[in-house]
Amino acid sequence: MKKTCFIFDLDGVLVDTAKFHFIAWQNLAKSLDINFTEKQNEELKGVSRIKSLEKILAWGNKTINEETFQYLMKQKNEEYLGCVKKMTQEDLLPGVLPVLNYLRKNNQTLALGSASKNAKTILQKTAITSYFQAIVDGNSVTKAKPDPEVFLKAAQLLNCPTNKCVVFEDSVAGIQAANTAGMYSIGIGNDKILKEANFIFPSFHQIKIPFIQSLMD
Ligand code: B16
Ligand code: MG
Repeated sequence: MKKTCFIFDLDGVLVDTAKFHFIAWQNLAKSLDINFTEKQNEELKGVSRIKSLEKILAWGNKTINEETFQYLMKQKNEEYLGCVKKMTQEDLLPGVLPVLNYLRKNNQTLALGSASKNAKTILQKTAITSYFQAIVDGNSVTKAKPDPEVFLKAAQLLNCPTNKCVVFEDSVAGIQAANTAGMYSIGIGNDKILKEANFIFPSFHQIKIPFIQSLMD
């Protein structure tokens, strides 16, 4: 019997980098005279960098040329990385490290499945790179969630059948991607928003070891 593979989204599951994205997007929006709220930032969770800027411009009714678009994306990322640079293991969300340690101790197979092009830097800063046998991020996929590509690639790298994969996700698009991939989806966040998930926890902190154990073969 093939054993379970555990696939983790990054932002909103293992770390809270949404607050850093918010600072950087808000400054960018301000420079374009666009009002950008925390509620709108919620809608950018799990969304790629390009799509995020397109959405902000649409909200502000602004059009810019390709050169400016590229320049703004670069500027936003530099500011975001300024925040990421200061991250340490302390920035892992509560409850994450005990679960990762438990899975490692029990020889489980883990992968990262994130839309972020900065995923490897964040794993390094939080000192958890070595927990993952495969890393699939924004640099290795062509289609964004809800397309299942990111999770299917992770399963392929781990040589794991999709029906043996468990995905931890905080975004609706990510839950849809996991479901389309034929994987077991665990939502982290609001149960009204993540209602399509197979199982939902309000935060990672609520996930207890017996539950993790129940997912293992
Ligand atoms: P970057 P996840 C996503 O990470 C974030 O939720 C989303 O807000 C961000 O725009 C996206 O990564 C791209 O990030 O600019 O670093 O490439 O939730 O898929 O881990
Ligand atoms: Mg996420």
